[in-house]
Amino acid sequence: MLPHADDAISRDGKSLILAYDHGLEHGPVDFDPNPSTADPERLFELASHDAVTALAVQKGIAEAYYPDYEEDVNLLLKLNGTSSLWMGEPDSPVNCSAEYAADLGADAIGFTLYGGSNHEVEMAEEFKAAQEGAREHDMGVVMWSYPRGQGVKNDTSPDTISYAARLGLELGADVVKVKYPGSAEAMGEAVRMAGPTKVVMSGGTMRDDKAFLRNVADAIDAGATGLAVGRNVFQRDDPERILDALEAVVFEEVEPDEAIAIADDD
Ligand code: FBP
Repeated sequence: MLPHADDAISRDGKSLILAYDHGLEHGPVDFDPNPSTADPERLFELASHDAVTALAVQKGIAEAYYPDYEEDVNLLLKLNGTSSLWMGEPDSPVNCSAEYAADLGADAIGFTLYGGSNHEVEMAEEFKAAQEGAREHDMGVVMWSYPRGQGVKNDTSPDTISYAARLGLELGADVVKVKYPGSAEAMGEAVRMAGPTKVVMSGGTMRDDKAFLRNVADAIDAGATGLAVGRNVFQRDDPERILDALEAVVFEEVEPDEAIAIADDD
């Protein structure tokens, strides 16, 4: 990793990345709880919230919508992604180059690595091209480090998440995004293994306000520098309200109950 390479997608060293690649990764079913979020414009508007330091999208969405939002939104362009229609060993085809990401105005690139998959070797080689391309264009590098596949028995165990975080450091990510390993202690160990590479927590499936914000607060206490979140924001009836609360938890390190009170006052 390079010092400050993630500055364009961070505030005071912390990141709140709004992830919106679900239309590819999971399909339209993810928009059912809040149908307005099928419209990418709604997500670009959400990404204009002060709490959000970058919006992660795929190439097609960036091409179609980013020109209207480049003043207000920092772009984190995913360079690979796969649909849930794919039933084989975990893999994620590269659909965009770092050069093209730079042409689209990206501040950083995002790349999924499925360590432990039978496709890990090719994915790591593809990450090399993406990471070095990002360096040439002064873009940050965010790795979605999700061990899964034949070599992985439990993809959220503390050991697996520590290893996932370490892969980010070893392979040159500035920020590594990992699933929450179930406790603050395990998150702290993952952060330790990542060294100077910043660790952000993946949002995961929808949970109630308190449970979700508790996980986020614990991750921050354990040294994580933020989160990359999709469903726990855009599947809510009032996504702005949870962004208000997240802003308090991530950037002000306010406890979840107080953060909810702040959000309800706004
Ligand atoms: P969520 O906060 O909705 O979990 O989004 C984070 C993310 O990494 C997305 O970028 C991606 O689409 C999704 O999770 C992938 O989740 P999974 O691979 O576990 O289905």
